[in-house]
Amino acid sequence: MRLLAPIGLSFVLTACIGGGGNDGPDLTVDNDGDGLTLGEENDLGTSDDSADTDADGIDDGDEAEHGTDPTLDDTDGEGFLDGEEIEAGTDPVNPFSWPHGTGAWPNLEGTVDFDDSAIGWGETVPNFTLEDQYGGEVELYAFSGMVVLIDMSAGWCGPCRSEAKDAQELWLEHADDGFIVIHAMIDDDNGDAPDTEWLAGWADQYDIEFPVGNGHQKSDFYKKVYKPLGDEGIYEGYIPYMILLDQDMKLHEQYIGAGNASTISNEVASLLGK
Ligand SMILES: [Ca+2]
Ligand SMILES: [Ca+2]
Ligand SMILES: [Ca+2]
Ligand SMILES: [Ca+2]
Repeated sequence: MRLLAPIGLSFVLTACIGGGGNDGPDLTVDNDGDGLTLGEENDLGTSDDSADTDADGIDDGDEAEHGTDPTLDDTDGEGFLDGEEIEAGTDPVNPFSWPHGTGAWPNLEGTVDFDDSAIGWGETVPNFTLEDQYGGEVELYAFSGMVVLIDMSAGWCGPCRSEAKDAQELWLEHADDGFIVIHAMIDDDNGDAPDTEWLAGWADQYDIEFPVGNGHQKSDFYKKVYKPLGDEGIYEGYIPYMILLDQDMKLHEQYIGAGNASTISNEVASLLGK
């Protein structure tokens, strides 16, 4: 038994010397199999213990090829994960490019400073929420920094339907440069408040992937925008009626009736500096 102590001590000493404590860790190994060596992970600030440090669905070693940040799950900050964007084929480093048709909207609120909201030419349009075609809610200022076209339409209005046929195409033409269309439906086919099913039907019928919301009399939109536009003498009561907001959510232009798609497209391009 007395021999055990010296042998044990000798083993510990051997282990310490053999472990090379003064040489530091081996920086050339890839412990987590993400294609990066420990040295590279240290430089990037990623974990050598996790292949996907920020848990966004893209391995640390693959983030560089997408131009995304391996320590940030949503590099462009619009609310969709880097991996989600790659899978959907949208640009993970462009906040204006995001997966459409998922029921989730980008959230860029907070990227623009707004002054006091009022209705008037050159004034910042008040923030409002709309019940959307997915049964959720969409908020105007979530699209901060984008050019916004708000189309006030109704189910009973033939020209509104004709306008809706061009709307998705108009949107996609400028979407990735920072443009969004919102259909605020004042009535359904019978003059009632459009419910989720009706809104979804409208969106389906015209292949629309931008927000389609309930803008009926009791809605937030009606109270904050539709009625004040009339009170200020800007809106004269015809639909389809469209207002164009610039990137600071200021009331920029209006369009009455259908058939204005190319005029609107040109103005959007101009605001976007295209
Ligand atoms: Ca890693
Ligand atoms: Ca990642
Ligand atoms: Ca990332
Ligand atoms: Ca994006």
